[in-house]
Amino acid sequence: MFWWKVGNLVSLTIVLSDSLSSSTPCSRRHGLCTAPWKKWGGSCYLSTQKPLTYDDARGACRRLGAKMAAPRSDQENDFLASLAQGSDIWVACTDRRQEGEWECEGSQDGQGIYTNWKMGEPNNAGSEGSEDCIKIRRVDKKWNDIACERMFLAVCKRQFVGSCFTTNNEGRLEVDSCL
Ligand code: MAN
Ligand code: CA
Repeated sequence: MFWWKVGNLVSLTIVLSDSLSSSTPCSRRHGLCTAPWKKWGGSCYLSTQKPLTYDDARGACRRLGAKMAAPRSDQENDFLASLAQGSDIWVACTDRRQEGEWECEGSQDGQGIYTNWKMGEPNNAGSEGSEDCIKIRRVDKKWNDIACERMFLAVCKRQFVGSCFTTNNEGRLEVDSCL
């Protein structure tokens, strides 16, 4: 479930069907990514070319049939950082709806939300008044809450191209699709 506040009065709930968070471990999902998308785990990843605001980055990813990535592990966090070398990167989580309540794209699967806060963060500080979005800090890959109007690169995450399949513990075909 992902809440999206529209204007000041209307509140709209969008339920994102989130096949990226299927219960199948990524290592057992097999499929293809087309260049320049990079395959990692069970998905395809691509960094935006230029820094964008949080909303613009989210929109850019959605126009590509992807979602802005919100890492679920230290390994995925490191991978995102490696794609956007030398830059800070958005994490697709916001507490705009309720201060202190972070809601992340693709974390509606009840498995809890991975976080990697820098010590002292999130502090909702900064000169902009409120910090309702999150970036991965280039220097140490730790997270800092930051104003959503700032501009950073984002990494988009999408499903494999075309058909894909999953294998079981024994490496045998489990189902004929992971969509
Ligand atoms: C700045 C901003 C904040 C951050 C502090 C940490 O004010 O980047 O988001 O929390 O520095 O000192
Ligand atoms: Ca902060």
